[in-house]
Amino acid sequence: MARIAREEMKQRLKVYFIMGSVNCKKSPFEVLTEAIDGGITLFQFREKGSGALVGEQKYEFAKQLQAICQKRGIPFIVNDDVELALAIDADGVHIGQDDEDARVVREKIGDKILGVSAHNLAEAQAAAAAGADYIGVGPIYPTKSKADAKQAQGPGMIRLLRDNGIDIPIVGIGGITAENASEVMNAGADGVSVISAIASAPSPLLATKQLVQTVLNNE
Ligand code: 3NM
Repeated sequence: MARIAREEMKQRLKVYFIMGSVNCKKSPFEVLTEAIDGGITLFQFREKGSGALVGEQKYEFAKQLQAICQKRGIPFIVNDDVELALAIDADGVHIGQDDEDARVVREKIGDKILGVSAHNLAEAQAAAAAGADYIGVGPIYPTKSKADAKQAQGPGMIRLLRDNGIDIPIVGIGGITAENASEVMNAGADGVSVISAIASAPSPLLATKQLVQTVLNNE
């Protein structure tokens, strides 16, 4: 298997849904299925926060969500947990700045997709040099889904990265909804990643469809 091509990565980032059990108001399996029905292009398993599953339960939960994604052709990315990603042969890993060094993770995962969170130009440059396939830039808007999130930077941070030569695929994250997604795309993002806009919506299916529509209208 070769590394994912840049153009394919950009297409996959368009509507990137991130979720763990604590983010869902109803069955996570239903939420994920509705999100896929609605048109998400990529999924990240992020089992974090108070009440999150650990150990064997986390592993089994990951396997069940991965099976749903596999059946529908949606790549399955694991947040932070490189060992879990390798154990279940996930399609990729997403790491933050406080996790293991991106170069070390790239060594461990071979050609699997590597995403890295970046908050400024220096972090974006370092992630690209370390072999990231994409960077997640945020928080763009205030978020309630990440306890230790930094201050919101607005879509201008994505524009700043593009203006300074960052050309690897970028996905915006943090407080993104169907109402503000076009600003993120217009700033130079290839896509948007969301937790609550889909996971906490009364209808994850309708919420996803609205996001997909907005993103496609702003390509
Ligand atoms: N990472 P919501 S913000 C997981 O800034 C995550 O790196 C962020 O959730 C970052 O779509 C965030 O509900 C939470 O705001 C995104």
